Amino acid sequence: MLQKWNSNDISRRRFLQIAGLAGSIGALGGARAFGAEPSTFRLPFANGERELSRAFPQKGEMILLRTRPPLLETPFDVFDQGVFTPNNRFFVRWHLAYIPTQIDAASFRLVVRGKVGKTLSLSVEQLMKEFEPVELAAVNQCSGNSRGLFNPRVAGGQWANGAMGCARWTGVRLKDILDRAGVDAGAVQVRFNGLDSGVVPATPDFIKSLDIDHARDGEVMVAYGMNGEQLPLLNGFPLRLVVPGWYSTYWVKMLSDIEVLDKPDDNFWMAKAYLIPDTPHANVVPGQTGYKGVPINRMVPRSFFTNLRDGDAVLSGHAVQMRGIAFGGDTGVAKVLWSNDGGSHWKEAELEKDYGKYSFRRWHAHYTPKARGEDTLMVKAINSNGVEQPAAANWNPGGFMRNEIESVKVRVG
Ligand SMILES: Nc1nc2c(c(=O)[nH]1)N[C@H]1C(S)=C(S)[C@@H](COP(=O)(O)O)O[C@H]1N2
Ligand SMILES: [Mo]
Repeated sequence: MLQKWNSNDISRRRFLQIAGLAGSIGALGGARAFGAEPSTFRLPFANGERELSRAFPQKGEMILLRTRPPLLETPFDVFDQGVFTPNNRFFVRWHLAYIPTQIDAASFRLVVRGKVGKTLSLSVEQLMKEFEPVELAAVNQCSGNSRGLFNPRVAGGQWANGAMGCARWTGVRLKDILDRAGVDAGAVQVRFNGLDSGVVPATPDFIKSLDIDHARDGEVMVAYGMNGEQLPLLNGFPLRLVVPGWYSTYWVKMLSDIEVLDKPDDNFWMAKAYLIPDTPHANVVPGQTGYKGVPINRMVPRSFFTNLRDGDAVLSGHAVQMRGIAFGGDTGVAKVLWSNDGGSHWKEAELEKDYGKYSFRRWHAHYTPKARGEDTLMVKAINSNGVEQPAAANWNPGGFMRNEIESVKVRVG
């Protein structure tokens, strides 16, 4: 699925700019810090009142969940505007409070070390010049996207559905970097670390690992470009890992250190955090204990209406356009189906241009409401492995992997 990137598209200089940002992230306090009357926004669950903020560098209007470290959600109407999520509206999630606010791309180095033949220290310019550039459209989705909709509620970032986005990522195959370093025969996993850290030394550094075969699959990428531009600082400037089809907890930002390990990584973020129940669909009953936990991994299919919301008014006897986005999770979208009779009958929506199996895929369809009152419209995606969205939501204490069939209720007048 990797395409060759045409380096004429983007000038190298544009990527190598220094991300010098006015102000510091830590000092920002949302719109209130600037004395502006904050506008608010309501996410569709209890305590869902949020500030809409324009206070973050390189970001347009975002739903503010937390300032430090930043949690910024993409307002859902952005997804109606195109298949790729603009960089300045792309969601932001950090775990640790210390994030560099200025990075000099010229002196930045990516170190590759551990169980390798030779340690590497690579500049961004070297990555761009000495390795084959590749480009891939892929969805970056937080493991806890839609967590705020869990019932019963669970702790963690209370996202609605906007902790996801799709971008064209440009960079270098991780495999090519590992090949240059020369991986030792006993290598088991590869561990990734970024420039962020906790404020107190006791905070476990945010590091994530992939199995060696996955790291060398030729799809996992070290990206320096996002939608034809350098990465916004908050999305990981100057380099981030892209792990197509996997939840974005593995997509380590401000990636500065790659370590090849000869035993499985047992650090906090692999062994304790981001574990899902080892059950079908990571589903357990609230209160259930004694199940095995495994690191979260592949994504599952989802689909959404982007032009219709609960409460929208439509006219009986008139065709209603429905459109939205879908993605297959760890593979492409095979079908998007919609229903206006509670899921008894499903009809196929028209799929729009295919940007590759890890991308959002836009869909559209139309229907004509028959009678006044309320109609419930449903949409579901089936991926090319035959996996489809479930009718009922899964539940687990981490609030992970929600992908139940979405519905909207429209008023027919
Ligand atoms: N260095 C670093 N990388 C990170 C994280 C982090 O806290 N630090 N969070 C991960 C998680 S959980 C998510 S959801 C994504 C968010 O990517 P984004 O902020 O570009 O949308 O970054 C991932 N990479
Ligand atoms: Mo996440």
